This record gives sequence, C-alpha cells and structure tokens, in this order.
Amino acid sequence: MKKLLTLVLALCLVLSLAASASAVTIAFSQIGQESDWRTANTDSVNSAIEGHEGWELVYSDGQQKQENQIQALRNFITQGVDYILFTGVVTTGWDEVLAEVNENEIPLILLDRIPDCADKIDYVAAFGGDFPLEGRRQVQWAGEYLKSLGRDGEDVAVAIMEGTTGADAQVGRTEGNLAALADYPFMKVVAQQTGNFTRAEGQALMESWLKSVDKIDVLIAQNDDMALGAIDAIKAAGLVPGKDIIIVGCDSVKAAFESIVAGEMNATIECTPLYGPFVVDCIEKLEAGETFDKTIIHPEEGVYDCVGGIEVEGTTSVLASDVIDQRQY
Ligand code: GYE
Repeated sequence: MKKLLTLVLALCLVLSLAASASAVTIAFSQIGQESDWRTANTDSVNSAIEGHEGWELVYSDGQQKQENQIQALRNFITQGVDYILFTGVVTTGWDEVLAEVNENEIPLILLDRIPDCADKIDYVAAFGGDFPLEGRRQVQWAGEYLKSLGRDGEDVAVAIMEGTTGADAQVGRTEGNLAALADYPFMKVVAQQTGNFTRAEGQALMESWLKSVDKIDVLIAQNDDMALGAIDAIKAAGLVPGKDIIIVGCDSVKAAFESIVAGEMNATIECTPLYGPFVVDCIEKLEAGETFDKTIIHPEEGVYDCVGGIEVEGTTSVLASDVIDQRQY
C-alpha cells in the first residue's frame, strides 16, 4: 500500500513537471495602474492568459517608470519566456532593449501604446487604439454640441487636459485635438497641460486652472479619470459641471457613464481596453504554426453622451443612459 502511494505520488510529480516544462510562458510588461482603463486592460489580458490551459503568465507592473520596464524586459529575456507583451509608458527610448528582445528571438506583441521604434524592430502583432481619431472626436463632439446650443457665435474658452507627456495616447490625442480645433474657430484654447492620466492630478490641475484662468467653458480631458477628478474640483469651486463647464472625456469607463447619466460629464469617446481575446487569438495561431495578420488597430465607433445624435467623424453619438448597463468596467 505504502509502495503504491509512493508510486502514485512520484507519477504525479513527473506529470506536473512535464506539464510545467511544456507550459507556454507569456510575460507582460504593463505600465502601471493609473486609470480605470488600465485596470480593465490588465484584468482582460491577465485573466485571458491565466485562464488558458497550458499557459503561464509572468506579470510586471512598471509603476509608470521606463527604467522599471526596461529592467522587466531584460528579466524576461534572462528567464527565457516564450512571448513578450509590451506596452511602453512613453513612445521613445525603447530601441536598445527591444532590439535585445529581437536578438533573443522572443516573439514580441505590442499592446496599446506603440513605441516610435516599431518600424525598426520585429514584432508579431500590435493592438492599439487610433489616438488621433479619438482626439479629433473629442473636439468634434464639443464643437457640434456647442453649435446645437447656438453657442458658435461666441468665443468659447477650451482647456485641454493632456495625458502622460510623451505617451502614445497623449501625443496622438493632442494631435487630434489640435487638428479638429482648426474646424471650430470659435473654440479657443486657454489652457493646456498634463494631468498624467490620473484622477488626483486631474483634480489638482483643474483646481489650479480655476484660480489662474479667467474662464473655462469646455474641458477636453484626454481620459475619463482626469475628467472625473476635474469634476470634483469644479464642484468644490461652486460651479456646475456639465453646464458651467462642458466636459468631454475619453475611454468610456463605467464611472464616466455614471457621471454622464448624473448630468456632470457630457460625453466620452470609446477606447477599448479589452485586449485579452486578441492576445489569446494571436498566440494560439502562432503556437499552431499559423501566420498572424501583423497590425490591428481597433475599429472603435462608440461615442456616448448626454443628448444622443451628435455627429462626429465616422459615427453618431449614443445616449449613455441607453447603454450604461452593458458596460462591465
Ligand atoms: O486612455 C488612459 C490610460 O494608453 C489608451 O492610458 C491608454 C490610456 C488610456 O491611462 O486612461
């Protein structure tokens, strides 16, 4: 009996060692935890990998520091992982370490913020948002809404709250914001600064603007978290968000839908964080020896707001109250 038990235990050990030896190791260098979008993105990717039979996740949170991410990538190389998923906090400064990933022949999948050296390195797939389009849609929504209120005859003061300086999402959305403003000459930029994509910095920046800037009619916040922080500051200053200041966010997280339904935020532009299924599809295909269509930019149509029916590039806004129940994050 004792012998049999020993034999069974030994067999279990051999089987589990064999299973772990053959596991596909997928390492993910994530930026940090700055926003609801990021939390949803991490959950989507990590749970998709962890829930997949035979796959193992090695996760690293860079805490917004490029040097932490570079270190994590080098650790992944040393560990000999099978795939690397990478989102860079900023666009520049990755050439050397990503070349090392290439030299070690570890398939690289770029997520969300695409590094500016992407055309000089090898990657198997890239999933990211169309940030300039999102930025244009933010301004177009505000411009069309103002027109619908008959306010295109006045000088409208616009504040642009930018994301983390040098991040792909900040660079692209700013480019989009400024390009679209050219079509709405009645909208004048009176303030433009970073709120680092966080709620706390969005609140602090709006507090300081409300003291230093004469008048703000419209806030274009490059993510919902900053918009929500700004709303706290606007209320604390005795103003009415959504009326005294028109507020357009980006991402379309659940908290933004709730704020729109409560009449505080006016609109949010979709940018999906749900990359888990794309990553799984890509790695399954590569494991099966199939080829993969290299670059996929998400086709995003959603613009959600307080009125519905506002025309922006490529789509028409939907009332946030009609779809709030469908949003999971
Ligand atoms: O909009 C913001 C996050 O890179 C698209 O990063 C992402 C952005 C997202 O912190 O909320």
